[in-house]
Amino acid sequence: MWFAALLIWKILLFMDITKVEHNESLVLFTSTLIILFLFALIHFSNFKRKRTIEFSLYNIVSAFMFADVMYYSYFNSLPSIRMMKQFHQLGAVGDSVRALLDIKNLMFLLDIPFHMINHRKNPEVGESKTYNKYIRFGVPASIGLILVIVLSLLNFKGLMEPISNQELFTYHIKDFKTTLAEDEIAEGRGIFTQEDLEELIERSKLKEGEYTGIGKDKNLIVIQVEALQNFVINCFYEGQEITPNLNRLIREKGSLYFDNYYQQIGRGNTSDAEFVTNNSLYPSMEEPTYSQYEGNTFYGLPWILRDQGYTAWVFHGYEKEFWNRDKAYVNQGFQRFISEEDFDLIETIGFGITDEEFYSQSMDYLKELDSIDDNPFYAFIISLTSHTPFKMPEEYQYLDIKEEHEGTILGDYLQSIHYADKALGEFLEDLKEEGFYDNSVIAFYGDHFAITGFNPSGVELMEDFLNIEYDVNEMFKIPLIIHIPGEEVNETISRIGSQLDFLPTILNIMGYENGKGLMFGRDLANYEGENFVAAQTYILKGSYIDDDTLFYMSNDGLFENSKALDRKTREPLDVKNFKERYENIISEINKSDYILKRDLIKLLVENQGQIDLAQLEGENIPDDKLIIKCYDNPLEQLRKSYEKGSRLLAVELHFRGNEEILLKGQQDMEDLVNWMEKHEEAYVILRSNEEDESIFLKVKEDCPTLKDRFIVEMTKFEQYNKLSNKAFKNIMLNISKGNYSRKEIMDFLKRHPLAGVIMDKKSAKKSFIKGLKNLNIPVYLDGVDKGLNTRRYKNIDGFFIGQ
Ligand code: GP9
Ligand code: MN
Repeated sequence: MWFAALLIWKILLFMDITKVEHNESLVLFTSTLIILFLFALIHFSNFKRKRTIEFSLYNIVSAFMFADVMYYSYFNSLPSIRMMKQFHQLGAVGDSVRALLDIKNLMFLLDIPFHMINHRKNPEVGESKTYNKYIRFGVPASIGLILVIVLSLLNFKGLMEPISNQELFTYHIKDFKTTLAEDEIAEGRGIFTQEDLEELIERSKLKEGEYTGIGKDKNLIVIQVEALQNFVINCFYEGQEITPNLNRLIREKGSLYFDNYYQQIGRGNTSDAEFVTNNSLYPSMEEPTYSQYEGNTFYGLPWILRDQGYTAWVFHGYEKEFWNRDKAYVNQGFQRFISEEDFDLIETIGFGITDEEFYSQSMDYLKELDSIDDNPFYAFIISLTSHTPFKMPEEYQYLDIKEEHEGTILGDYLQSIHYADKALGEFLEDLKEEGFYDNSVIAFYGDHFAITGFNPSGVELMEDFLNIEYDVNEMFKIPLIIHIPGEEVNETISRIGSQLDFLPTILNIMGYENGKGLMFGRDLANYEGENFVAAQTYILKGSYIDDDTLFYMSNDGLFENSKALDRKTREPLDVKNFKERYENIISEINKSDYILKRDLIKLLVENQGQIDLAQLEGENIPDDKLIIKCYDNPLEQLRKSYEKGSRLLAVELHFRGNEEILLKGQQDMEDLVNWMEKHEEAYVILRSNEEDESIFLKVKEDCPTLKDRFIVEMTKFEQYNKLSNKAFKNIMLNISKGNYSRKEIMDFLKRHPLAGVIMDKKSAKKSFIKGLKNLNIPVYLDGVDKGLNTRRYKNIDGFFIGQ
């Protein structure tokens, strides 16, 4: 059992690195029990090579922990198996991975060779000791029993969710289960209303104001600079200017500098920065957006400008397949992708072609692009050299770095970004020389941070250098500079914003309307409301930065455990005051997700912005407040209740054998289907006591045309993913069948607004119903067997239920 003890020690280290802060003892206890159980099973068994099996298990668990902490050190969250699809890209970021290999992370693997050697020396030790049968079964069974009791208690107390968000084994089991269920995820279903659509259409309209149209009819050149953080702007290192060219540009007439501008990326890093910037939609948090939504229709910057006669090309010096760019760019609207294969790689650093070569060779392509017609062009240019780990060859290190910073990430980054700035300066000169400068609007911004604020050594270096707190507020901040040659303006705009806001901001300057798409961002030159940055990588969904507050959603997913800090003083604040904004942010992200999942832009574009969501979703669920159970003789009861005016009817389903579905009352599913086809106003609630959701999924498969008139009843939160993923859009939660507290139910519904909540008379309490109504979630009353007229039940507990 040595291995078990060692693993428990590693669990402590794991918890430390992954910053488990809530329910620590329960997390530790759960991991310990699981480890003891697994090892007891092997140790007390009659297996022949017990030590070898124990060792293998030890290695597997250690490897998992190692992979998790590596991922955590970079992304500040645990990995999902969905991300395995991206593993092939690891090779390309090999250097960055090496940078994460600090000793703490390596501890998970370092001892393994010693055990191997030890085992070789004493091959027989511990391999085949036997125990009598009481011990053999008794010990693992007792631990197993305790484990089952503990897990059930956690479940009962509603603690399963917070524990499994942090605990090694339950996290991976949960992740695995959700991944299996997620061929077609649709978290956002039911959370996007017609009013939301109207509001977004309105939000996306061009509103005349400051700087509107000053770039009209000019070319647009947008340069996304790899790992350009804001702190280097106007910053001197030992008297040396780090980014002299960008600084000069900021000072020039015609320049707008946004100094409170943030990254907004998802799983796709650089490529998500591109996506968000061009589309003003939130990136996916499941996979890189370019992969997950490669086939969607978009209507972002390239398309909008194309509709104004522009030609849109994109330039990047790395392999065209990386981040699935070559495929995704087509629907993004780029007409040509100038990628690595189009360049002569005479000079390379790190990933590939140097920025200087890249810009200088791009000039010929720009000329080609310009010569296509008399209309202006849009060139979207993505730089490369200043990529982590920022190692520049000696001859490109132009700054004098103090000894204490020599070879540190800060020292290396300064050299690298100084070089990137130099290359940009030369590019600007070339643009002038070639005659592009005066008739182009030129924008620069960084894709994401360079130096992580989640690693103590990085933070120390940065805090020392900058003399301010180095947390996400500084780490996520990137500069945005928009230069409109020939204009008199010069302004530093400090309105808070992110890459999400680029599209509306640049459209205002260019003076073009986004006539077909939807944008979540705001025009930073004119928006007067309170803007925010809703980052989701490195910090959890729901976290945000706004003018006054840094809000960190808790790792265990519970709002009460989240943290709010005054953005200026870093004083802790009472989180309760931030609930509304937090909820608003979740809802914004969910809406954007919905748009991506339903490919809504496609429908908007095809229908000139005129879509009726209700129609899209099928008809609305009837307004009955009462659900009529049709159990004993379902068809007869359906008929009678329908005649009496009920339109919301419930049947119970079960399997006969593996394939055939029966209604409670022994009637065939087929009869129900025939009946529903003849009674188009009827909505039928499907319930089942079967172990899992497969019976509902089968109904959906068998009767695709009726699926939107079926309402699936869920009783446990875990069922949601599977049901919604399989495209049931009408899902209701029956709260009288579960053991959730009201608070848990409300929290769940805020994240996953459903088509309704079903309750029996007992749970129909006034305040609760009021809360649900505030969420706009209809409430339905259950528990009536006979086909009674619904009108009699309009008032429940003195309170009108329903919407
Ligand atoms: C390579 C580059 C990758 O194409 O864009 O940058 P990353 O996403 O690793 O920051
Ligand atoms: Mn990048």
